[in-house]
Amino acid sequence: MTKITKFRIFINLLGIIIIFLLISSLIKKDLILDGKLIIESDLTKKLPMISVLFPEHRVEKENEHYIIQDEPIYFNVRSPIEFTQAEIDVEFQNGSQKIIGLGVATEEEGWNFESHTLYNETLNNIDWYSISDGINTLYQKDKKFDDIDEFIEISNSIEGVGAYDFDLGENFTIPNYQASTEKMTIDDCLRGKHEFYTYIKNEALDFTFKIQDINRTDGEDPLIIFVYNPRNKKIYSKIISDDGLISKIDPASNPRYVSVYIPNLEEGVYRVELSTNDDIFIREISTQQQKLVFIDRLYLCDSKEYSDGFVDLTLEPSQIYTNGRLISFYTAHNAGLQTISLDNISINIYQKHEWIEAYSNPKLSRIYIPKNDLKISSRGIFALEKEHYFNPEIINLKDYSDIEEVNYIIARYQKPIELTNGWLKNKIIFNLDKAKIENGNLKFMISSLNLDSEDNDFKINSLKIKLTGPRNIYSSLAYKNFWNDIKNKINKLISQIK
Ligand SMILES: [Ca+2]
Ligand SMILES: [Ca+2]
Repeated sequence: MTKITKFRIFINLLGIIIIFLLISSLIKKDLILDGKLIIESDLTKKLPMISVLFPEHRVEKENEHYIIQDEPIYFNVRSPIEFTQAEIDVEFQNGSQKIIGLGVATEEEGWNFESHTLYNETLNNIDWYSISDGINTLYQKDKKFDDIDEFIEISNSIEGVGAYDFDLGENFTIPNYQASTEKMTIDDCLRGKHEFYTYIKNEALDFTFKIQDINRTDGEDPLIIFVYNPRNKKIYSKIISDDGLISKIDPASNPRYVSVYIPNLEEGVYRVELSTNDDIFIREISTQQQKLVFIDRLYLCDSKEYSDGFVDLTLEPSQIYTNGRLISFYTAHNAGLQTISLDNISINIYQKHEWIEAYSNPKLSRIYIPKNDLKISSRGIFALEKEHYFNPEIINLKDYSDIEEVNYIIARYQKPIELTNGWLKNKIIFNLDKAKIENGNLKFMISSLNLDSEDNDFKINSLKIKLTGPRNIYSSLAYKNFWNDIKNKINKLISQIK
């Protein structure tokens, strides 16, 4: 072997070793030999494993942190292999945001994130007794449980159980409910589309609607009735055609009676949708059911505004109950201008064609409406009689308007830890089974629906991500993959050198 050949081999080997070291250091960065990967960023400089907060125009960098000016914002985290769990620690500051969420992009179609709560003002301020298991918190109006599991086991047999971002794995039930043999009649006049919940146990769903068509707008006025079961599956639909009068100068029609009778139903909450336009007036609801609450919207019409069409309106004031917090009122006619009262606070409906807003207390509110002809809208439910009231939505709490009727709240939430200088820290643990890995990245989203660009009081200081539980890969396999990978790369290099 000549000196030159020896030298060439030496140089080649040296090259291989350098490349080997280079590659292995690169690979090591991506390789999780002990089954976990921890990525920390104080967001002051770019790091290979985590992106900055984006899009750039929604954030502003100030000193060592970011001010969030618009939402949602995102960050990407490198996930070189698939993990089963991500723990995300966020250090943030919040002035006026009520709810801040953190989500991870999932494999589901479209723009889809599994989101949990980083900050919730109402939950932070509940002064109930609370216990936490590190992920979930149980709030109790009266302390009864020391253990969350113990509570979950019997949660379906106790009254007033509310859930927030927590699947109790069951449908809403009213403990001790018994069917009645008596019919009840609602004779409030309701205009247009309405939707309501009712409760069924050992009884048929049995409704008769008295409807009338005022024929004030051109075109047909059909009514379609849908019924959904406790699992939100449509189990019934019925189309009631227009009265045959389709011109806006046609007179109002005579009453028609429409019946819906569905026997042999499982126990639970049923949702009934009356889909129609404002020419259709529901003059009366007669039912075997005892519980009936309208969802999000009521349009009351016992008003002289409609006396030209219907001579038998009672024209009596209405009294309704709602758990909605932000309630909006609207009238389209002079007859609807009036002063109503919400829990004894007067609200002047002083203008037509304008939504007038009011806030109620976090309890069941009573609204007194002297003249009707009013659209009432809120995220919540409305009862026309107190006895009709029940709230099946407590198993999916959103805004706690109903804390009064809730005795327990089980929430996938923990109160943030207070650090110095107003900084807060909270942790969210995600199960990554459905998380999407795109180009080797997990994508996270931070959202705060009521963020106003003027606020400037929502700031993020740092992020810490801990990915654990490598999926389908054990550490021995990881090592094997690691060495195989290097071996292949070296062989490739050697063949190139040759
Ligand atoms: Ca019409
Ligand atoms: Ca008609």
